[in-house]
Amino acid sequence: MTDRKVALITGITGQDGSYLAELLIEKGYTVRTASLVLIILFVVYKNHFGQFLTKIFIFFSFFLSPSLNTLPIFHPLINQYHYYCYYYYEQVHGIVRRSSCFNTGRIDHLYRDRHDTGVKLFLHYGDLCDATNLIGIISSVKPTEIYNLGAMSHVKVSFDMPEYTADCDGVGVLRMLDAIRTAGLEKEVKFYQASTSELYGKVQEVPQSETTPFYPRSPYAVAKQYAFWILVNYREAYGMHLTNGILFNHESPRRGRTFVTRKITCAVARIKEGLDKTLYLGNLDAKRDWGHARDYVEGMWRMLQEDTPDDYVLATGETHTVREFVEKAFAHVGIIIKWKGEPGTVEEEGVDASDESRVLVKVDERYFRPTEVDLLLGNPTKAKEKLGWVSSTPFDELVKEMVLADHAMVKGTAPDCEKLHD
Ligand code: NAP
Ligand code: F7E
Repeated sequence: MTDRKVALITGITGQDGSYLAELLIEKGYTVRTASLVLIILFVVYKNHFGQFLTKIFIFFSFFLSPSLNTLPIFHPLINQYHYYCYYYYEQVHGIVRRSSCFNTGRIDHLYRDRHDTGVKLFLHYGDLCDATNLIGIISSVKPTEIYNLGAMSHVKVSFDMPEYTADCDGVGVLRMLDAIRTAGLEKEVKFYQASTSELYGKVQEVPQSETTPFYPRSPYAVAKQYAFWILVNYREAYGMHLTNGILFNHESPRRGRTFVTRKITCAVARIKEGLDKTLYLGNLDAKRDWGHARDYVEGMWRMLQEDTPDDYVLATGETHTVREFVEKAFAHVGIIIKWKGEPGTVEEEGVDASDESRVLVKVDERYFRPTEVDLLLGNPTKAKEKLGWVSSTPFDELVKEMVLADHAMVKGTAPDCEKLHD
């Protein structure tokens, strides 16, 4: 393994990808440049420098480097000679899918044109279903850390698109691993795989830990199970640094709007502002262990800082029903929900307790799944003990942050990151 730090993120345009890119840039996986004096010395004497001296130069300039690169006055010089500093350029690269409209709303605040100076983030077109493309990107970027977050990540949609889900979420991981080997980087790269609590499906024990047997309940979970095991197999077969993060649900204001938490918080904001009347949901009694995505990407990063690869559960250790999430979300805009009708049936509805004629929540069986995961509750003890990681956002705070963000977005006082660019 090398000291050079270059990260490659698949799925960088998604919820987790955007938080992770922020985190890595913050942690200094950014372009670093030498002090001006050392750059000048190097430029003047570069023809006399052999390989060895170049390395010494790089070591000392990195070591001594004050943050001159943050001063715009030095940017033209640094930019002109950046290739001399390549070895300690520390970068974040991301793979984005080609789309007819912009799909980079979640990372726009991080992205700058690569012709600018001080660029921190580099994007490449690619797809987990295209092996040649992945080999090309990995061979040219030569990452030291890969975070494989790309996936068709919606459980309900995976029942409609099982074949594509298997290709992207299952075989896509195999393509990534083989691309690393084809590029000859199997001893250089640390690889994180976005595994999931959906693997536990019809749970075999409560709470679920790294040793709980899997029982996947959707095409999504079955594809992720293939991914989990191919990763373990390559780890054992080729001694690669490959780690599965078995992450329980994690949410945020950047969550896709068809996942239940964000669907609820968007609807609450729109109902509060009089833009919608009713929220239609499926199974209100499903229980999930919901944390905040910002905390979970820190856990991913910690896993790849370990010398030895392993598999870890990240979870809060608390579980809540969808129903509870609905009640708390409405409470944040001053609405108390009263449930009426037979619980667990399509007859059940949630009304405004102060005006029972207002039906705010209805059950629509279109949102039921052919096979459901009823209860998820994680045991994050191993991550706490080995990585020092804990989930630090309480459930109430998570719900509040999401409702406030959506309310601000609906009122137009905060931007909508998914809105198409003009
Ligand atoms: P997300 O918001 O749905 O993001 C998925 C990302 O994958 C997007 O950037 C998407 O690109 C990209 N993608 C989809 N298909 C692709 C393909 N064929 N090739 C390359 N990229 C592709 O998901 P997330 O919540 O950030 O989750 C990140 C990862 O963690 C996923 O693998 C998910 O399955 C897994 N996971 C999530 C949770 C959770 O609670 N959030 C829990 C456990 C595991 P577009 O933007 O172009 O669609
Ligand atoms: O559903 C129920 C639904 O779609 C949560 C993904 O990130 O986490 C996520 O998968 C629960 C389920 O997430 C609606 O039946 C009720 O029981 O928000 P969700 P998920 O299926 O748990 C795991 C860990 C991942 O790995 C996945 O990538 O809520 N539910 N009514 C509903 N769900 C949705 N989406 N929409 C409803 O109207």
